[in-house]
Amino acid sequence: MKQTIPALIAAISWFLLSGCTSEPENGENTVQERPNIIFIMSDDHAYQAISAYDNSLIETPNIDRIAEMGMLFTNASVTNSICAPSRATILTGKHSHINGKIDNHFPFDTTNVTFPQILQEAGYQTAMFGKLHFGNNPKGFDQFKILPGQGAYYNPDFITKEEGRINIKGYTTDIITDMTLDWFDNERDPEKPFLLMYLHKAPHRSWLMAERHMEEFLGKTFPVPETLFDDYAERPAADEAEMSILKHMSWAGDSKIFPEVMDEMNLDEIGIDKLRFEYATNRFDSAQLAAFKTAYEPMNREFASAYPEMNEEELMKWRYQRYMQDYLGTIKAVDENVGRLMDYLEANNLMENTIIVYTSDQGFYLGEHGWFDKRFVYDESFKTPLIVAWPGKVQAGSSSDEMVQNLDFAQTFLDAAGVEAPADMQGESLLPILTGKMEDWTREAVYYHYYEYPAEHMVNRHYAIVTKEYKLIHYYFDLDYWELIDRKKDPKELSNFYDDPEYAEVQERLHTELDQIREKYGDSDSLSQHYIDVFMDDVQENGIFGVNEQRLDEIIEKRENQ
Ligand code: SGN
Ligand code: CA
Repeated sequence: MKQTIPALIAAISWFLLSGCTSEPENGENTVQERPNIIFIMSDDHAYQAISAYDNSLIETPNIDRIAEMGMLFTNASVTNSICAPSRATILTGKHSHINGKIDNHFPFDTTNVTFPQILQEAGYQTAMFGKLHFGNNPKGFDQFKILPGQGAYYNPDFITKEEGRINIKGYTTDIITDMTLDWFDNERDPEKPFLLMYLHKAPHRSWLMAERHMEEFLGKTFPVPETLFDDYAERPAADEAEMSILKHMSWAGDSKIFPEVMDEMNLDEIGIDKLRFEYATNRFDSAQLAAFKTAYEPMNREFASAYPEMNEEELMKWRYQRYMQDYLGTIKAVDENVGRLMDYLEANNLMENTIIVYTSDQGFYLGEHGWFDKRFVYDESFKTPLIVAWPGKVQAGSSSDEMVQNLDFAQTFLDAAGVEAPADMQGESLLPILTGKMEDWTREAVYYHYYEYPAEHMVNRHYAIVTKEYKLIHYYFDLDYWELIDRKKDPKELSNFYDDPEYAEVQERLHTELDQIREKYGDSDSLSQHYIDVFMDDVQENGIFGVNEQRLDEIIEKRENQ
């Protein structure tokens, strides 16, 4: 057979791009097979703590392997920066105001249709291991072992599909991986494509690292972020939030100051803080507790002697370092375990037709604006890490700054599996971006809406439109004001340009676009009010966790008098 040179080049390019490197024994073409999907998600993993994004804090060589094989998204975001709502958006492909899971408090409405249910019906084998945090069990899974609620770092309980509630000794990040690899070895059906959701609890508060990392991480010092001492000028919601590393972290649970040392130092005047130590460490067995005490004792002693001479700035910096040591220590184990999974996939020829996603349920503040936690639409918590590999389909080592969201996963996976997505899903398949067909990708803005307020950390309710250049944000509840952020000129997000005459035109345009995007996604002031009414009824009945009662009364009064 004679072929022209251009035809040969075309054939070779197709061969390389399609990943069709071998013909399986049964003669079927692997390219036609539906891909496996491995969805790896950590809890509260900031992109600043993945070396493929930024290596100033930690090296994550195994997560970086996924980036080397695939695409790194630098502008991926969530629709509502908090745990369970993010997971609900991922599973349903719908915004919080549509799927109803607006905050961590109310349980997920299981009448929602989720993409795993659809994939299961389409013949996928489905499994979930790790943290879900829904208040109920996942639907559409052939197998699941999930942590109850937030789960524990040590000796965790799991709610399982087949054995009820079980307890397993060890470190949770390792255990979730053991379960996953065990599923591959003993339950995986090679006749079917699979969806695996591998979901870490780490690096969620209160940041307990594995024993094997304590000595190394307690000896580390990290660069201090530029905005550690933000004064929140022009941003009243930021000013009112309670997530300062200096003021709102607990000495015992977060900074790991031993209760007896707190007593010596008179650190806990009201006596609540010490309980946090118990809360953080009560799962340890006696050997684990002894190892923890041995590792953290020198730090406690040094702090007790330095503290009387420390000014506020020094104390803030000390608390930041303490925070980073523990937070990043927990990530070290996540990275090692992602490495175990990647090695397994390589050794068992499972890479070839598998989509591997690494993401987090949202981003996190690592000292930016003086904060820990998330919730705000400012970049560190609005954006989330997203890395996608799919050998032969996604170009190795590529990146994209498109405005993609956790809203898009459901339709992306259904598209990849060749299954039609329900018409009421609100995301968009990312396949055009992943496979280089940018003419099919037109999105220029995304929508954000955060609800959990009044609540722990006191971040006012807000909604926003975000483009590559700007954010227009409306804070409401007891506050009622707008912020306009210029993402290019002010990437640290320290200034509010709302009502600045220089931005008049931009502001007007963004208002129009915000109205349009709210209409497109079906959000409105009356829906916001509905969710406030539901919340108020619940507060009347059940009170509220993490908010001082007097403050709650003040907020409600301020809101009523608006
Ligand atoms: C806990 C944490 C908070 C955190 C929420 C939500 N407090 O309540 O700091 O914001 O979880 O996190 S703790 O003292 O109990 O650790 S989320 O990731 O589940 O949304
Ligand atoms: Ca989270």
